[in-house]
Amino acid sequence: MSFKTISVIGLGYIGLPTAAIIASRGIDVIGVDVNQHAVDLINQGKVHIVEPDLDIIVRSAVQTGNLRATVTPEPADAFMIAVPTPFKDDHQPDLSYIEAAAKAIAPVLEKGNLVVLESTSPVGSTEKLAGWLADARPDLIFPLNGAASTDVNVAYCPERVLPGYVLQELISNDRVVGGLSSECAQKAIALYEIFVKGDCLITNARTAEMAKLTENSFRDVNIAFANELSIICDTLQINVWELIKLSNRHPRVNILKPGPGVGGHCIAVDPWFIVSSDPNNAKIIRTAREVNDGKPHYVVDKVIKAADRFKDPVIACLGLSFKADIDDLRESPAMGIVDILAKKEVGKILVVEPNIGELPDKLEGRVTKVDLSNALKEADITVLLVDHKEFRNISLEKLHGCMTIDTRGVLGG
Ligand code: SAJ
Repeated sequence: MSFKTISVIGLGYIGLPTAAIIASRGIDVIGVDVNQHAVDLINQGKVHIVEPDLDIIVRSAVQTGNLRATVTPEPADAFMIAVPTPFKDDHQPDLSYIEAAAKAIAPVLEKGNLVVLESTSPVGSTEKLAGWLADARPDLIFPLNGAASTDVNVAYCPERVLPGYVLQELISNDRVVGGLSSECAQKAIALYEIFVKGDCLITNARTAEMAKLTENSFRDVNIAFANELSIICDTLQINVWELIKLSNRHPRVNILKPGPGVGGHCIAVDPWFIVSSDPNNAKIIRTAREVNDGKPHYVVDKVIKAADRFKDPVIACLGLSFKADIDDLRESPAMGIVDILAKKEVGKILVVEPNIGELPDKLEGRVTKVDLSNALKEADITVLLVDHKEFRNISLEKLHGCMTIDTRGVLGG
C-alpha cells in the first residue's frame, strides 16, 4: 500500500511531531486540529507547544510544502488520530474527542483508506471507533463483526514517546501495532515503516490498547513503591535516597525515584483506564494511583509543620512543572502543592520556575515568581519540588542553614 497523502487528526504533543516527521520523508501531510490558532501558527511554520527541535522540523516541513494544517478534514490515504483521552470526575475514560474525530473524518473517507488510532485508550476503543465510522458511513464496509473483506482498515498503534525526547523516540522506539483484522495490522505496519526505525510488532487492537496502559501502569506502580518507601523512611528516620542507592546495588533490584507525586497527562491518567475496565481485580494498580495521588498532600503537611516554627514564614518552592527540564504543567504535583499552600495561607510563597515566563493564571496574584538567588536569600523554608538542572547543584552554603524539604533528593550538592 502506498501512502501519498496522510492526515493527522489532533496537532498536539504527539500529532504535530508525528505529522512533521512524516512530512520530512517527502509525503504530503494534512494536519487537522479544532484549534484555529494552532492551525494558523503551524501554517506560518511556527509551533504552539514546547519540545526540543520541534520548531525546526515543523518550519522546514511547512516551507517544503509537505505539511499544512486545517480545521476541516480532507480526503487522504491514511488518517492517524492523536486526540486527547482524559478521564471524567469519576475516573471513567472520556472518549468524546475520539468520537468527534471519527465524525469529522467520516464524510471524507474513501474505499482503501486506513484509519489508525494513537490516543491512549481503554480496551475496546478501536472497535468503538470503527463503529462510529460505520454509523456515519453505511455505504462503506468496516472491520467489524468478522467482516471478511473491508473497504476501510482500522488499527490501533499507541504512541510511547517520552516528553523531551519525542523526535528521537518517534523514530527509534519499537511500535506495537494492533489491527481489527490482520490485514488492518499489515497496512498499519506499512504506514509506520515510513518513519519508524524500531521494530513494528504486530498484534490485535485490544492487546495493543492494553499494552499501552500496561506500560504506564507498570511505571506508576513502581513509582508508588518508591513514594511509599519515602514516607516509611521518614517515619523510621532513614534517608530514603541512601537506602535506594544501596538496595539498587542488588543485581535484580531497580527502585525508581520518590518525588512529590506523579504528574503529566499519561502515567497519572492511564492506569485508571485499566481500573475502570475491571475494578474488582485491578487492586495494585488502583492502590498505586492512590499512593501517588496522596504524595502531594503528604508534602503539604510537611511544609505546614515546618512553617509552624516561624512567625511569618517565607517559603521558596523550587519548580512547578510535572518533571525536570520541561515547561509542561499538566497534572503537575508541584503545581498542586503550591496551589494548596497558597490556599491555606501557610506563609509568603515564592516560586522559582526557570522554564516558564509567567505564572499560570491559577497562581497569579497568590504567589510571587522570583529567580533562584532571590528565593534562596529570602526563604525560611526551601521546598524542592522539581529536579530541574538549575536546582541540582545548589550548595549547602547557598541554603544558608534554612530549613529544606527536598522531595527529589538533590539539594545540598
Ligand atoms: N517520576 C517519579 N519517579 C521516577 C520517574 C518518574 O516520581 O522515578 C514522575 C515524574 O516526575 C513525573 C511522572 O513520574 O511526574 C511521569 O514522568 P515519566 O518521565 O515517568 O513519564 P512521562 O509521563 O513523561 O511519559 C510516560 C512514558 N511512559 C513510560 O515510561 C512507561 C512515555 O514513554 C509515554 O509515551 C508517555 O508516558 C505517554 O505519552 O503515555
